[in-house]
Amino acid sequence: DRPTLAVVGATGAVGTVMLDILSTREDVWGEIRLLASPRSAGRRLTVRGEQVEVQAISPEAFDGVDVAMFDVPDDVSAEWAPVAASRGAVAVDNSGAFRMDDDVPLVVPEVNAAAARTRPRGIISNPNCTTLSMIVAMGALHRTYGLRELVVASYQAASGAGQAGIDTLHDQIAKVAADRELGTRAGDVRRAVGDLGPFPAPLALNVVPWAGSLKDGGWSSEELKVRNESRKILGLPDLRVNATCVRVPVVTTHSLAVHATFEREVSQHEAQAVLRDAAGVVLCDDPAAYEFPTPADAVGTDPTWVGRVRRSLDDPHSLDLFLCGDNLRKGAALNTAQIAEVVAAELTEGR
Ligand code: 2RA
Repeated sequence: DRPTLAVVGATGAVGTVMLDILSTREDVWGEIRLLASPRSAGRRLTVRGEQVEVQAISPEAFDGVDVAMFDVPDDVSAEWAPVAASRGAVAVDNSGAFRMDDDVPLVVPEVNAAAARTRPRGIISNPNCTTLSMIVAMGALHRTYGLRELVVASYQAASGAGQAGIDTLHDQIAKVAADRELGTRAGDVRRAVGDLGPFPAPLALNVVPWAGSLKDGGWSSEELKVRNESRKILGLPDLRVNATCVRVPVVTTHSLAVHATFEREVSQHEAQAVLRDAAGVVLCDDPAAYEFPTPADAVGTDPTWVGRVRRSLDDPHSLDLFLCGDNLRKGAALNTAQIAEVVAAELTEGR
């Protein structure tokens, strides 16, 4: 008797990738029910090669559901994940609504799978895509060396801002593509692209040092998420973390430049070996052959790709590296699916 899965928010950018992932991973599910706002109800989507009609979300729609995945805005999750849990489902939520709640585990199966078993509210949170893009690799290095501090800069893709982000980037690229004079005078790109979509500045021919909303001290919400979520997942409440989050004109796949400081001294070759052996990580690190990860090469794949691994020239306890992870796959849908599979295995065990 295989568990029943509900996917809430199947029609968004992450939801679309989720249906693809559910169609290609080893299938552990019985029924898969697709739920969305009444506006999307009645649409037919393909999952596991079959057309499934999207149903309007309601309390009754969760009856008989064992695991409910949520890929919806924070306020929708805040309202409906507890409803799913009250109907007996385990809610696996990809929004920011519950991530930092003490009684909600924040899970990355390669790093802290056991945390998924303790879920007093019946809710498990999936981390933010920027944290997820680096945390599998950092978890592996932490197990070997003991992490003390992270200084990171992100290079975040447009799809982190959803379908509107993707559409805006393509529209802007189309507007700037033909004019080879653009990018030579202050403001010319801004005038050429017109609509900024969900971004606070032009993204085509530009980089934008901003993601999320403004918090105290000039930090962005995205930068605080990297800090707070890394601490929670790694179980290091005092980890020192400084992040600068930057949007770049990439469709999908977040990258990060990481400077990490550890309790133990590090060596370049040993760190490379740790990363090569880590589940969910691919080491791609041969600069002599220009082999390093780039978003254009990593997109559509599951692992975190790590390269440019170097020991700091000034501190034998520190490593510098560059990594890429598909923000819609491991950064969102894949990790949610992996958590759901951990729960499914536990439920099947108990039956
Ligand atoms: C972003 N991390 O890339 C966000 C999406 N959750 O904008």
